[in-house]
Amino acid sequence: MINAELSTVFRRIADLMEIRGEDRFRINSYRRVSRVIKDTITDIAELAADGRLTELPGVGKGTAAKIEEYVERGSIGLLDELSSKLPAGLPDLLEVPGLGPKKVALAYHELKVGGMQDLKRAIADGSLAGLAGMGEISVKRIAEGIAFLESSGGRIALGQAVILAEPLAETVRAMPGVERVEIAGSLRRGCETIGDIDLLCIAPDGADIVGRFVKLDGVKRVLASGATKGSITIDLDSKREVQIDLRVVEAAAFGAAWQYFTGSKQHNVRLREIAVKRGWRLNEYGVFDGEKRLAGSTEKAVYRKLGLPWIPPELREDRGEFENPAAGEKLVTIDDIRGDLHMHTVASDGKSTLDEMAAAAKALGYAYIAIADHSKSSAVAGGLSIDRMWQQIEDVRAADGRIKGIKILVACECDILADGRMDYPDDLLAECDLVVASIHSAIAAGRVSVTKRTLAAIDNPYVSIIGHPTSRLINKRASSDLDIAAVAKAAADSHTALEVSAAWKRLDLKDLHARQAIDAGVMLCINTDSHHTDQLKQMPLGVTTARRAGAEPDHILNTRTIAGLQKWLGRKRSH
Ligand code: DGT
Ligand code: CA
Ligand code: CA
Ligand code: ZN
Repeated sequence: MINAELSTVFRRIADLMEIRGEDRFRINSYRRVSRVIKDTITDIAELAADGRLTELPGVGKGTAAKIEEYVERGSIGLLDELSSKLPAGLPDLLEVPGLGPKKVALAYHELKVGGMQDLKRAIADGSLAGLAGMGEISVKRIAEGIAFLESSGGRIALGQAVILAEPLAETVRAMPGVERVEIAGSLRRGCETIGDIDLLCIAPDGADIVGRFVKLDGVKRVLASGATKGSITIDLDSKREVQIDLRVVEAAAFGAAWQYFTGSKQHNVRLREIAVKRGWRLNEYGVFDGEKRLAGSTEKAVYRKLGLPWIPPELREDRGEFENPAAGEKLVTIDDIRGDLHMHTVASDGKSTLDEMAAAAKALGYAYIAIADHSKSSAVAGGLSIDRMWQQIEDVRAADGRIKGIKILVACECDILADGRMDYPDDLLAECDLVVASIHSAIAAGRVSVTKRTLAAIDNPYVSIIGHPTSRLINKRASSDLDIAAVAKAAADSHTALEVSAAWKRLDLKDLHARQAIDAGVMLCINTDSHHTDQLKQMPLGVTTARRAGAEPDHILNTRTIAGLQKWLGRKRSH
């Protein structure tokens, strides 16, 4: 699917034209095409192959030709031409949160800022803040944006890595002589971002497998190619490459290698200390007493030899798994999940109908779902007016009567307004089976404000779940300054659940915050916040995040039966 990268290319063209001060009308039309492509569900490459590009809104013959150019060559001449007329470091500045094309243009024309170093200098010497239309607050936000970008530098989101790694592992699995392929590293541990992807395989002829691996379709660069290890990069999008390491090991050492290359480093250090205390050695080949291998073929045997149960990868961070190793046995799994309580439909900004969402949820084996479209103040997300929401309640109830085999609950994702009020009146909220309350505006307003608003929502008797509580977007926006301890306490006291959003861009609450919430006695709820039937499949990312927090089925609302769920929801409302 090339839609996301192509959308970025068109946006980039519009940005560079804006910086060069070109024609407004053309700039807007490229921006519009970028949005249309992003929102198109069908693969644009397919539409191009079928000659149907001009059916897309805003796409004429000229734009269609550019799209075809991209499909064929992986680049668009116009973008190269625009880039060549501007400093090479300039496009990077567009990635800085808080710095749009207008501000980049201003800094470029007024101060000759052409790259990151120039920008930092202009911040440090005060010249940026001195520009008309900039100001101290924008400059502070830009400085924070740079710091954020540098701290997240080069890592990719878990959800993106999973999509790349699984088919790749499958491809290696199909190579001749390969007995087994597994994912290791931070990806197996379910970390929210991934530095590189680590694969491990058992094969009799390592050099042959590595040779095939480095020649796979889509390989951009080969970083290493030997008898037991190959290292490649592939394109993630137009800007970023991802590194993938493949190691070939023998069956007798596979468990030890899988354990070693899963990490984390801190976990491995602790494990090695345990081995050393017993007078043994631990490395990627096994547990050794002198030359004698005591364990190595399975992870379980390695851990058992060291006096431990097998520890799930999500807990291998040296965050208490050695002190309480039994906790790993009870973690929630995807099979415990019985429903999904936050999803959108075409009624607001979803791409699928209620019937399609219900059918897809049924196919996943769910017993229930809740339809939670946006409320009126989320205008850009097609939020429902009060009248339309009353109608929606009737529509969802009717659908629940009509569609068999799954319970469809009436819900809404109600905005928590800037002053802490709910976006819908209580009588409307009371009519819903459950309410997800979320902050979508004034996120950067500071600790007191986001915390106060969230506490006010928790105080509302009809609010069942706080959606994506910290508003973070992985690699794009840091968590809001929410006082998790205060919110967790209020949520636990009032019988309000906190969401662990499984949406790959969010994973919010994140692992450490979810851990904190569980410790405070909070009920969590893992939801996908799907805007399309495909996104319902992101649930495992949320389950992984919850597992990293040590969550057991009892900590998760949507592991309950429908009767259990309704009972739990009823408790807050009856108080
Ligand atoms: P990443 O790729 O930055 O997201 O994180 P990891 O954990 O996947 O790290 P990576 O790819 O550098 O190495 C994979 C695993 O291999 C790591 O989790 C633990 C193991 N490992 C690598 N280098 C060392 C090391 O110097 N000491 C120890 N104890 N383990 C190592
Ligand atoms: Ca890695
Ligand atoms: Ca690696
Ligand atoms: Zn939302």
